[in-house]
Parts: sequence; C-alpha cells; structure tokens
Amino acid sequence: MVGVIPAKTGTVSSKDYEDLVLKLHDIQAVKFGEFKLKSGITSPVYVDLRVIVSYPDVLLRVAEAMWDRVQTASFDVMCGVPYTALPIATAMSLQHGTPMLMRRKEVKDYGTKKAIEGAFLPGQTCLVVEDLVTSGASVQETVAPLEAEGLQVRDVVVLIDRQQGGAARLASQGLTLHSAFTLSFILDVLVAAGRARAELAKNAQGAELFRLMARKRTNLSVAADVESANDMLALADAVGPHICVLKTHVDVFDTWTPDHAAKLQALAAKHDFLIFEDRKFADIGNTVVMQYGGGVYRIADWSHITNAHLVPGPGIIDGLRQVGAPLGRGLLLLAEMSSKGTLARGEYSAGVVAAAEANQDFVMGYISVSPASWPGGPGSPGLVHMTPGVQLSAGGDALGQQYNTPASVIGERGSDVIIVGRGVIAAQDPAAAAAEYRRAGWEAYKASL
Ligand code: S5P
Repeated sequence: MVGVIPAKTGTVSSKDYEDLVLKLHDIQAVKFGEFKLKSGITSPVYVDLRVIVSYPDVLLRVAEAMWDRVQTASFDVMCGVPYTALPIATAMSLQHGTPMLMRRKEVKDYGTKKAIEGAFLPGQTCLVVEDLVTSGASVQETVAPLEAEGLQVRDVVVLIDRQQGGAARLASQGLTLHSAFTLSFILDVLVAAGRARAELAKNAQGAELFRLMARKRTNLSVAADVESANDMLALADAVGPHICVLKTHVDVFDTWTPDHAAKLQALAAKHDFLIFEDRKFADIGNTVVMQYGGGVYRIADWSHITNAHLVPGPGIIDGLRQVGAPLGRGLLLLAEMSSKGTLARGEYSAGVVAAAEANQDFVMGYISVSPASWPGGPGSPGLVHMTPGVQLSAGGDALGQQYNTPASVIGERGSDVIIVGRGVIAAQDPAAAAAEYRRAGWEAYKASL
C-alpha cells in the first residue's frame, strides 16, 4: 500500500503527524473559518472527520497515529464511539488484532436490547476510541454503559483534543486521555504550511503564492532590473532557487519577444516561482484593457501578477480584471510607496485598502511599506503584502529610494514578502546575495507566524 504508515508500534514520526494534518486539510476534514461549536464556543477551525471513510489511505493513517499514542496503555478490547470513530476503531482492530466492541447509539426497546455489541468478559479492560474530545461529556456517555456491563475503562484515545478542558475532566474521572493531535498542533502545522492564508485568499495566484512560500521556504522577490531581457533570464536562472516571485520591468529592455516570455515562463516552472510584471497601470479601465492584454508586451499572456495605482478609481480594477481574471491572474494594488515624499499615504492608502478588500476575487494583495501601522492593521489575511525598498542595511539612493532591513519590513512593519533589487543584482554574486536575503527574510517571516 502506498502512503501508509507502517503498522508497527511507536514508529509514527513527528513528520508523519504533520503530513497527516495536511492530508486532513486536503480532504477538508479540517477547515478554517469561524465556527460555532455545540458548546457555543467559537472556534477558528472546523473539524468534521466523517469524510475520512471516503479516503481509506487517510483512515488507515489516522488509525495508526492513534494506535501509536496508546502504546503505553494496556487494554483487552476497544470500543468505538458511533458514528465517526467506528471505522477508525475497526481499522485499529484489523491492523493490530485487538477485538472491538460497539456501543449502540440508542438502545432499542426491541430485539436484544444490548447497549454493547460484541464478545467480552466482565473485568476486561476497554479502550474508548473517539474522534474528538471537547469538554469530555460525550466520552462519558460511552464509558457509563461499558462500566455498567462490568468492563473497566482507564484509557481514551482521540484523534483530536480540542483543548477545552476534556483531558482534565476525564482525568478527574480516573480516565487518561491520549490524543494524536491537539487543536493547537493542527493550527501550528497549517499556519507554518501557509494553508491558513492560502485558504483565506480568494484569488488563485494569491493562494498559490502563500503555498509556494511555505513549500519553498522563501518570501524573497527579486526585482530583476537589469539591462537586457537576456540578462534578466540569466538572473532568473541564478536566483530562481531562492525566490517566490521574480519581479520584472520588461519595458526597460530594448527588445521583448514572445520567445523571451516563453523562456521566462519555463524558468518559473523550473524553479517554482511566480512572475510579477511591475507595470504599475494607472489609466482608465478602457485603456488598461488594451495595455494589459495587447501591445508589444502582452503582459497578461505571461505574467502571473501585475500591479496598479488606484488614482483613476475602481474602473482600473474592472478593466484589468476583464483581461486577467479569465487567465487566472492576480493584481496587487499600490497602497504605499517606498520613495521619499510619496503621496500614497493617509486617506489615499485607506481608499486603496477598501478597494482591495472589496475586490479580493482579482486583487491578491498590496505593494505596501508599513501595513502594521495602518489604522485597521494589515487587513484581510487572505491578501498578501509585498514591500520594496529593502536592503540589508537601511539607507537610500540618490533619487529618493528609501531602504529598510528585511527584519524591519517583515517583523516590525507587518509585510509578507521582501522585494529586493539592487541589494541582489548589484552584488558580486547575485545568487549568493539572494540566498542571504532569503535567509534574513524567511527568519523574520517564520518568527512573525
Ligand atoms: O514603492 C515602490 C514600489 C515598487 S514596485 N518602490 C519601489 O522601489 N518599487 C520597485 O521595487 C522599483 O520599481 C524597483 O523595481 C524595486 C526596488 O529596487 P531596489 O533596487 O531599490 O531594491
């Protein structure tokens, strides 16, 4: 069987547990959002494990992860709690040869009238198998009829401990709770894997960027402001392993052909990065339709991401969307700029934020400088913040550019992605410089999670 945790004991590694969390998220057994639990408490995570019966590989891994947790417990039989935990208990029983019992959900007033089905002897010990524990109350509903039949219950195993007092409540009744996962472990794994923000992103490129950053462990975008298209391609190949996004200004090259575009796309696929043509559209909707989809550059054909100023008003988003949305593209709005004396601030920036929030199907995020200090904070977590004006030491250039460090941009100013141009391209060894910026940026990003 492929992708199955070996049926040995004590061999489920922490990496296996992390992979299983991601699997559970893949099959939507675990989802993000605001959910009201039975208890009335609001939770950021919704768990519904009933779906695992449709994924036998996941079901088996769940069973093995739970079995792994009860290696210190001893028991003669197991009892699955209907309905969700029954297949899990069955899988554990089949894999390890421990007999199983079933508790009836309702004791029927006809037929055998048994509360517990299966063969057992009074005095035997029974492990209770549940999918979730919240307060511990529902476990009690299973333990009582088992004890009424003369079975001894000392241990309970669950896939997920929601950490809402269940362990303590069970302990007060002499029961030891074993769990494959706590809810906070699940949250940590999903956040570290970029799943939370990817799931909240409504634009496909935005979601992809969050996933890409997590799988490649980089939040570095290199601004490929070099002299020619061929130099740009050479740079893309050199820094490709270190970046999540390659940012271009193809209108500075003296030639740009569909062949250059195709080569850039091939490099993006080879190194797993997104292409961002930093076109900074700023015209009325009707004009940007022509500029984005046509002309010499045909940007929408090859660039995953582009950006725009909101000076003309929301019509520019509608125009760009008309061209980019059918191609699955994403748009960044310039909410702030890194340059000295920028007019993109205050009320203007607030207007950009409102437009981004309202157009998240196509707008994937911002070019921003200090989103943490915005009146409403950085805004929706599904939107990404990309920040230019980054070098390893603060300062500026002769034409008004202002630099902050990766640690400041990510850690203090609340951005997600550092955009680095001359810090990388003017270095002796751009690939080595990219590696260094990547390290600094990712360290700050990880700490911010
Ligand atoms: O506010 C901005 C927005 C952008 S996209 N300030 C910027 O500097 N940029 C771009 O980021 C700019 O066009 C250039 O490509 C890059 C910064 O390059 P660097 O060499 O100063 O790092």
